[in-house]
Amino acid sequence: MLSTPKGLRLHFGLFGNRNAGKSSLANALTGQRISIVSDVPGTTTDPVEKACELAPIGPVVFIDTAGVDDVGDLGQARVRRSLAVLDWVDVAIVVTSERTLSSSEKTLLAKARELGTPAVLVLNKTDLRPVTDDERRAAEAFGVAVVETNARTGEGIDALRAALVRLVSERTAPDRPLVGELAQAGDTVMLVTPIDTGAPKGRLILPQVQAVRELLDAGAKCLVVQENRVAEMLDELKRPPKFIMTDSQVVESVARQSPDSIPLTTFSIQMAYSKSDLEELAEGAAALARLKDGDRVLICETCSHHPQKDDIGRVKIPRWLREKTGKDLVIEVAVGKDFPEDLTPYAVLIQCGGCVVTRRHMLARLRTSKEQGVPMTNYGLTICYLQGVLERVLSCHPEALARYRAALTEKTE
Ligand SMILES: Nc1nc2c(ncn2[C@@H]2O[C@H](COP(=O)(O)OP(=O)(O)OP(=O)(O)O)[C@@H](O)[C@H]2O)c(=O)[nH]1
Ligand SMILES: [Mg+2]
Repeated sequence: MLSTPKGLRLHFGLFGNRNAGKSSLANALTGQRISIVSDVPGTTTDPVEKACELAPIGPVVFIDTAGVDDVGDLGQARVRRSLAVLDWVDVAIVVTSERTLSSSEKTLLAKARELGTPAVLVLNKTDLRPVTDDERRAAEAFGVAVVETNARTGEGIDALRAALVRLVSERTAPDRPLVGELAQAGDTVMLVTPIDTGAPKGRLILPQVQAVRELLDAGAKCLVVQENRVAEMLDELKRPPKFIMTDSQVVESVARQSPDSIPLTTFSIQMAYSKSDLEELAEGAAALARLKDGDRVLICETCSHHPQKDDIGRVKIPRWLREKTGKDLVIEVAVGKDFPEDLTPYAVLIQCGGCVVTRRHMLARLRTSKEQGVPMTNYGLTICYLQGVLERVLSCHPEALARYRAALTEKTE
């Protein structure tokens, strides 16, 4: 169970004022003591994540956060971090120990509604303050599911779980498939998966396995080769494959070995299609063509893996960007789930594939960059642009290609 990557789990955030009982509920929901509980307001200071199983949904993550009524400079910084989590969670659990909501609690519900995030309102501490019918009706008037709990004894926790399961089944959209929609029964598809030093021992990585599975589910025939066998494999086939899907790192070689008439895509582009908004990211890629001396570029690496020697985000992309554009760029790397608040100093943001985060998280980042008027693209599109094959690899996604071309001409006129 714990091997399920976080990017494939639904994320439930607990929000509310200090001392409302968020951490007590997080512990009760997960059945584990993940957060410290105390009657000192402001006990939880940073978001705390815990992966667990929520039947019948399966593997999920609960995130306990700091109170949104915290005060002072530090307190305000904590509030901003909690609200940043609300930006991308799949379900918001708003916890209150009051019976008349304060302005900070109302703001949470309003923000969830604005974001389209399904929410449940938990009226906690029922032992201290039993809920009257009028109070319950007033709570339901916010248009969200309402559950009463006593987090100390666990009373109402099953009802809360049931409410969460209901919200998920009714209100959250699953990720789009990675590649399954591009193939029909009987099609032949070629996958190119290099086995380099970074490849895990004895197996393929998750997106590769996922692609094979989806293609088989679609009734397609799937050929898996390394990059040095592409031309040879194509030669042996009586008919060309419907399309080729390759790892971005060898896209240039694969493009060279295959005629332009065979559509080509990359794992990274399909990942963006499945987990983000490929059209927006393709439009953002046009900003790469406009980079000039002194421009600042932000590389956003969502997972905090230990950087490898030739790390794609920290080493390769910066090197290729400088080489191919010939510009004197200031390239910075932001690691982790926190996004800088002010993006306006940057000419372009280059986001990683986001395999450790959810679709909602990726879309929240895109929304933030759009609000600030800063173009965002991703690693895969950037690599293809720098290798001169971006238009070819968007051939499976005509709308995204059109957005890229339009943005190129629009901004250079
Ligand atoms: N009587 C009663 N006490 C509760 C209940 N839920 C939580 N508490 C108590 O309320 C206090 C605060 O609980 P926490 O779970 O730490 O609250 P929190 O919202 O995480 O607080 P911060 O981390 O400070 O924002 C603790 O003393 C808990 O034991 C409840 O349902 N009934
Ligand atoms: Mg807490």
